[in-house]
Amino acid sequence: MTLQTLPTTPFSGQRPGTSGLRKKVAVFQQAHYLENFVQALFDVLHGTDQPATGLTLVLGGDGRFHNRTAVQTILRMAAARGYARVLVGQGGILSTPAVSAVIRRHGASGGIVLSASHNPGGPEGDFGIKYNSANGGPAPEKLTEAIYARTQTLQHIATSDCADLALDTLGLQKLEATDVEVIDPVADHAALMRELFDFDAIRALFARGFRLRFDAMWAVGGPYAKAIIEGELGAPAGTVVHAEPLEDFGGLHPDPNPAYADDLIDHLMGPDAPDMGAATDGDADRNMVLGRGFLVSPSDSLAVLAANATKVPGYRAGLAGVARSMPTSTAVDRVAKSLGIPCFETPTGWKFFGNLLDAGQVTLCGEESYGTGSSHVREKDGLWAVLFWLNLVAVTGESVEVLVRQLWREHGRCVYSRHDYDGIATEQAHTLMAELRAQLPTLAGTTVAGQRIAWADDFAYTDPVDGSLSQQQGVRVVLQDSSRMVFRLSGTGTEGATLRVYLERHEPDTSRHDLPAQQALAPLIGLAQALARITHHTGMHTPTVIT
Ligand code: VG1
Ligand code: CO
Repeated sequence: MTLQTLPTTPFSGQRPGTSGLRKKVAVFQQAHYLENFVQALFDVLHGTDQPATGLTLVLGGDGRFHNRTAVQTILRMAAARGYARVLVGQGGILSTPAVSAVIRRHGASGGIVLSASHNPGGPEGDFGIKYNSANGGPAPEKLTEAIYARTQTLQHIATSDCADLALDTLGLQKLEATDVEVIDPVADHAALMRELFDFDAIRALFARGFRLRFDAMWAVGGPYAKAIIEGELGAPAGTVVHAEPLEDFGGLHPDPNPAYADDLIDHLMGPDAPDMGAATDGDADRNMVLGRGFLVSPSDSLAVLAANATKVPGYRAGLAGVARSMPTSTAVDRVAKSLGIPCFETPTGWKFFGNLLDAGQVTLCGEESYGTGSSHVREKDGLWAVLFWLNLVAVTGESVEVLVRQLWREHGRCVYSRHDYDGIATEQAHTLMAELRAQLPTLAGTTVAGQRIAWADDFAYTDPVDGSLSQQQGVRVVLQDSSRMVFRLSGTGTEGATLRVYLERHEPDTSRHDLPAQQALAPLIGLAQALARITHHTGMHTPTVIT
């Protein structure tokens, strides 16, 4: 085993997006592509070429194609960097929330998550890398920008020529002077879940014959859900389906939404539907929850959890506050108001919740993109959300549908939908956004298709804790009746650009709560298309994905 310093040249485009650096597998397979990024990361964290003396790093990924190769590469570099200890999930596996839990429980200085989340996997699919800091949360923008800057000037990488580590064997191994410990990927996260939820009540629910279908989408949520839901909570074998993490997710999108979790939806809408359905994404941080014959919108899910939080042991003392990403519906704002707690509106991406959680200003947070979480870790947490719902159903005796309808009755329904236009030529997408932004100063007070625009802006966020400013986080257009349209470009895609259009309208009238969302939102949808001239710019008449 010898340490090596190898010359390298910078790659362009290594700027992390909404959640880490995501590229096609083929891009990551280029010699030194991953190495350069990791070298830049370590240089920024520890100082150029400075050792990570005494520090612990957590490492794991969602098991997609290239995961094992990347884990070995990073282990060698961590050893060359002088980390005292690396905790790596067995088989190179750790879900995103598990990385967060392991960092926090073991006092690590940070962790590396290898995942492109819900993006497809396999040799033709996507790969990704993300750094989480000592609080367990995604690196803030200041850090990701510094890493990007460093990737542009790097000239060498430090590594070791040691052999591959036995990733499947639990326990301690030595790599250069570094202790590498292969850990059970599930144990720490499971321990945390036991502290938060009433496992006895959930066990009793399953014992009474309650039926759940948990679809892990051939992704990393499988081992976690199997261990807890079938193993500890006594749900019958077969409750968790598609539970084995596959390198290509069975050729599917591990994205729990009505478009890609169609198999689960068919089961929940069918004649012999189980009582509840749930799914998690590629790295198990997202969740989708369904009742029998009933879809729960993620924004409503967050609001229901907030409204009922004190029924669950981990949140018995109440919530300090809640936070949602800007495009997420205002359902949780209404709940917060009635609870008398603050509600924060942040830009898209979990990294923006970190400071609020660290400062104890919020307890629950969520995004419209099927992400929900709390102060227990610094990531969204798919299994956590499913257990929260199970706990609520168990102690209230109400169905998933009834819990959502209670929210609607009390606060009105925030009818909500997101329309994605995938694979737009990057330049056209930027022109569309530029044109929208150019309209901003004159939009307020004008009437478009019979609707008066109350105000419009480009969302900017000043972090209330550290004062950092994030601009251009999405164009918001709000009508006189408080209906909203939000336009932004995705920061996680790897092919062309994706335009996301978020639509929300508040409906207080209970007799209209059963209107399908697309129908209830039809005028707003037409307005959004006209305002942004979507067809003109993209040539597309309908969205690629509707959630
Ligand atoms: C999307 C979602 C955002 C989420 C991000 C990462 O980002 O909209 O809410 O935080 O994915 O989630 P964007 O920039 O494509 O809209 V995950 O589960 O992919 O880590
Ligand atoms: Co994810």
